[in-house]
Amino acid sequence: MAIDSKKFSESVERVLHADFGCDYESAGARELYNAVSKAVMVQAFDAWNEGRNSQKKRCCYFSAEFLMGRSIYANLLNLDCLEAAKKALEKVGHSLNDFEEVEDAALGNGGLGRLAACYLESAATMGIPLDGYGIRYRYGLFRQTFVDGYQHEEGDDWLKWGDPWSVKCERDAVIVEFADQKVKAVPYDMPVFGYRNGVVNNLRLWSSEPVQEFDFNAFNEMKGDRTALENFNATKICDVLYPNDNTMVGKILRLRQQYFLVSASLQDILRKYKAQGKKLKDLDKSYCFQLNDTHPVIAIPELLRLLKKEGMEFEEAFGVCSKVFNFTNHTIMAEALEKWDALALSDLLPEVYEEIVACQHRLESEGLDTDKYYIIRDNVIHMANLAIYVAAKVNGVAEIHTNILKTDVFKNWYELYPKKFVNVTNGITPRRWLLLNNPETAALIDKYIGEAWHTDLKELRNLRPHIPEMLPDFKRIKGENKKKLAAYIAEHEGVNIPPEFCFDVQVKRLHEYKRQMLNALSILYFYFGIKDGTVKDFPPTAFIFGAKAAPGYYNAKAIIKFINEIARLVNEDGEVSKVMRVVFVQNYNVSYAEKIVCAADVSEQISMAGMEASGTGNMKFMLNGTVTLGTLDGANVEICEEAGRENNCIFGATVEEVAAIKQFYCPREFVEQDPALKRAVNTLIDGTFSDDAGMLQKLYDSLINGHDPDRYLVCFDFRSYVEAKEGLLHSYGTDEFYTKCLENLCAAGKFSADRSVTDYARHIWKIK
Ligand code: 26Q
Repeated sequence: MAIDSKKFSESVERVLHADFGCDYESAGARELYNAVSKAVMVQAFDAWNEGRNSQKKRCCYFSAEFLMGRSIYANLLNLDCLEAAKKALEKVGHSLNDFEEVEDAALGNGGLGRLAACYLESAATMGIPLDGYGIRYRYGLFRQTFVDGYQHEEGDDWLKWGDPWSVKCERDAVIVEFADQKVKAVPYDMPVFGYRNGVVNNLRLWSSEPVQEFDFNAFNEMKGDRTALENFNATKICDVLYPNDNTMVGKILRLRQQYFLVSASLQDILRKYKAQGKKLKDLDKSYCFQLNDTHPVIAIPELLRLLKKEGMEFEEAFGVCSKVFNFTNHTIMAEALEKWDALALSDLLPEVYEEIVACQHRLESEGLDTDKYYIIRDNVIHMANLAIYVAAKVNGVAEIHTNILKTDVFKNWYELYPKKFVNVTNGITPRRWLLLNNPETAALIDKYIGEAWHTDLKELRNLRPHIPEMLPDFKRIKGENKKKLAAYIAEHEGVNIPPEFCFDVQVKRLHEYKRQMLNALSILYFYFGIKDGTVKDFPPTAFIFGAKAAPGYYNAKAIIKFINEIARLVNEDGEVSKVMRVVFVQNYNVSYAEKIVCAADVSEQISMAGMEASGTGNMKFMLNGTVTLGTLDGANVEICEEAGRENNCIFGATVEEVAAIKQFYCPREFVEQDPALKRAVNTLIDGTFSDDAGMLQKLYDSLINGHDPDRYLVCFDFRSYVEAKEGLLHSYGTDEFYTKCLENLCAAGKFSADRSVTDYARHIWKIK
């Protein structure tokens, strides 16, 4: 199956000649990157076209985000070209490592966007016809640096090295119309390769262009119509990804992006469908559309509009929509559920607005309680309600999350449509998140149970009897991964962490509900405890953080500053730094995650119970043999079910307890009763840390003072957290500890995205 390295080398050389006018000797890393990629593309072209032209029922995954990361290694792995490429490069004095400079395609914020990327890969691997539809942002998620401990943002020029994995399809361009603007939507297609099975699915990313060539003269003279300005603004739509995660920003440009994505996609799909001579009323026999959260939900009224333009009555069009659309919810947080001002939407998209109103009228005509069931209320459009009303299926992303949707967030809707609500627990692709990022551990597993687990992750259970035998090799490999990470961190962050320390890791977006603050306070607790002798024999530990804060999220940025100050305090302390280091890595992204996940000993998953819909980082760590220190939240619950609670470390209030505590909660009481907690919290205001911006004071206030202080129960869970953590860290390094790591790895089968997409295909998309 693997491609012959000589042939591969020759086809790379042909691209070097034709596209770059150079040969192996004169080529630099950039030319080689593009040539290797293009050589792969050429080889895969036929299989790719087969998928694109297929007439079988397909699912279209509509998502504002696809967090693909770097494609080159994953694609070479899946096409079984890694070895061939390695040899070809080494022969000419280069190596695959040269491509470590290639920018990630960070066209997503975090969990939701990365999930979309994992699902594309898994679907291709499972032979499920799933295509992605998204936006080709010119700039992805910002690059993060720290200046004096504060986060700074820079534009993410992800195309710096070129984009050899995309093909521009000019002939599939469509026009998208807004009330004030007409733009051309041009698709760029990216192949999605299944793992060594010859399947190639497609990711279609839309870019906006002026309808006509830009006319500078008209622009300068501001001639009659508004064409010139329209053209000028056209490209702006896809300029940049909104850097918010789990909070909604009500910006009209964001709505433009969403409509641009779905209108272009639906026009494209309907055109192709009609060209096959099929009837619009049978659309569901050929297509279904998965709406990745509310961001693409405006696809519903847009499809209604398009079907009516084709002559269909509203009721029939509604019937089609109720068969083709499905909706995934990823968050219960009120501030993340999308709502749009009715006036603003009707100004921008009058015809689409009419269809939303028609849905509202249809809902009213069903004689339901209008206090409980509405799409538009008080001139606000509730996108989630629209999705639930119309979609065939609505799903949450972990058992506990789906239950909260049913009993709380969407309780009324669940009572009306109990059969609509289903759970599909999230998953991750084991190709990127074990085979690729941790090849030595993968090879060790192969040695014991063969390779079937590559595409059937439940097979990992067969490793269990071998755990005792595997311990020494597993430890050695983990140790090597830690050395590599330590070297990388030393180079990029200027912080030295001894590889023999326990690596305790919290990497994810920065959000108060995820409680990086709880972790930070525990570090201060240990720090002061070591200093005054109340914490004895502290097990040497490196606390590693990685997270981006949304640029407008004040408290999140303050938490970054706080942790960076803690890092300085600890690392500069001659005594404490013998047993403790703290580092907040800059610009945490998919590629950084690949390096961190394989080197972690402890995985921090410490959100307030009920808040983290699922989490997927937790799964990545588990698969790489890491113990979870976490609350009973999101997929942590299922991780414990699969791996055994005794193999992880669970603490803190449960969802039920959270609800009860919130009734009478007063964080100040917890702080007053617990001197060690008080000392840690007071560092925010007692001058321990420098902070000219006054951010830490505000952080203190949000914890202790003001309205609804400590919303996420940091102070409440503090004691149970530090006790659990201290116990876990003390067991680090023992055989018992590494056995737990391996028990987790063996139990990770459920969390394969292969299982998730198969669940979707069976129960939601009805594709076999
Ligand atoms: C909405 C409107 C305007 C601007 C931005 C947004 C926006 C963007 C991104 C709202 C939310 C998001 C991202 C949400 C997200 O990533 N949720 C995570 O989804 C994961 C995959 O299901 C889960 O594992 C996480 O628990 C959940 O937090």
